[in-house]
Amino acid sequence: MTKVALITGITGQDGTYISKLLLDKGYVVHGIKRESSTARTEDKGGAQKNINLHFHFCDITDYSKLIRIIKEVRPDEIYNLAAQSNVQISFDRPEYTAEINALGTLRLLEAIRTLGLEKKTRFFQASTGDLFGNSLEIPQNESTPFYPRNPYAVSKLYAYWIAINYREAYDMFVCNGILFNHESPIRPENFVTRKITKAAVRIKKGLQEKLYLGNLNAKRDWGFAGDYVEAMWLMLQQDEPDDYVIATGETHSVQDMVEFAFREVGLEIEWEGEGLEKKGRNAATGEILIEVDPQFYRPLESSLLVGNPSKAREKLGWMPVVNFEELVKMMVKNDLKFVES
Ligand code: NAP
Ligand code: G4F
Repeated sequence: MTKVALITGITGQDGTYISKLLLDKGYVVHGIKRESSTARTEDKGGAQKNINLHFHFCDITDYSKLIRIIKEVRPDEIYNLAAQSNVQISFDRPEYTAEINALGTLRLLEAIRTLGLEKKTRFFQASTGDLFGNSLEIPQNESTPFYPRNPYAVSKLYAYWIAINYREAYDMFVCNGILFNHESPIRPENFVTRKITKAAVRIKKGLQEKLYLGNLNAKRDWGFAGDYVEAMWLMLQQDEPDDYVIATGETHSVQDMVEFAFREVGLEIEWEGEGLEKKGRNAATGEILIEVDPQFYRPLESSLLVGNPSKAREKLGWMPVVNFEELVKMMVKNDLKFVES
């Protein structure tokens, strides 16, 4: 029997990767897309030409339209990836962030229940390693207490628990993937990895003079989005629903990320100064290429985020394939090919 999946957030980074993965596995894929979306889905691997791929215009705030779509599609699996996913923006728009991330998740779960699809439709919730925020436990696993440090993570905390609540109250097949940072060549530039790889390439090509960043000491556990969507799918294929940390188990600072990316374009960086005065120079010429700009600092920072993916390895047989160095190379290579302005 052909399986049917519904993806919210199909125009985003993970939506793009998982739609390809599911289409390759023979699924019929339905995606929810906002009318206002600037993402050009027709460019994503020629996906729109695929007769097994269907788009539905809807906003995750529109409960009655969500009900109609789910009633029509009757999905075997829903991947809830739609989110206001940018932490910096969440400080500026906390209420909007909660509306999309927290209540959006509730609306989908309630739609499944209202339509009597509790036993048919399996549900994946994109939770985040940022739930651990200020955790003192390193690395973080499924039983590490949460301590969210920004409105985005707080909104995702509600979504995490409402997902578990529906699993327990209505015996629904609902899984939380507690996803640590995952990146790719299609990561938008308002996330630090892509900001860095694109700037390294633009500086190398003489299109940009300097890169301005915020907290260079922040550390993250960065993996490849293509590996992480595989874990999402695996969670929904198990006999029992459960929650899993998906991470590489390695952590790097933003400063490391800069060094790796600039090295990929042939530029060695030497650092001087501390805090706001820290600067990165081209080791060959002495030219300052990286400076700190306080506008990119956050009112609060999540501390050391690094996940322990042992449970996913043991129960799902999942392991990340692409390591940090390969990820940076992949992103820089893509930017070298396409960045022209
Ligand atoms: P992303 O690139 O920011 O994609 C977000 C998607 O949500 C886009 O398709 C966006 O559509 C859609 N969306 C936003 N607001 C919406 C609304 N009101 N109604 C309907 N759709 C809406 O995010 P991602 O990196 O792919 O992440 C996927 C999910 O995993 C998110 O829930 C994120 O919070 C979570 N997550 C990501 C990471 C990571 O490192 N990437 C880590 C942990 C958790 P438009 O194209 O219209 O903007
Ligand atoms: O790339 P970022 O904006 O990602 P962040 O905040 O870790 O959030 C991402 O990962 C979460 C999982 O842990 C997801 F849930 C979330 O949806 C999103 O995908 O920032 C990474 C780090 C931060 O510590 C930030 O302070 O980089 C630091 N940083 C330093 N300079 C910067 C900059 N971040 C951005 N975006 N821009 C800068 O100029």
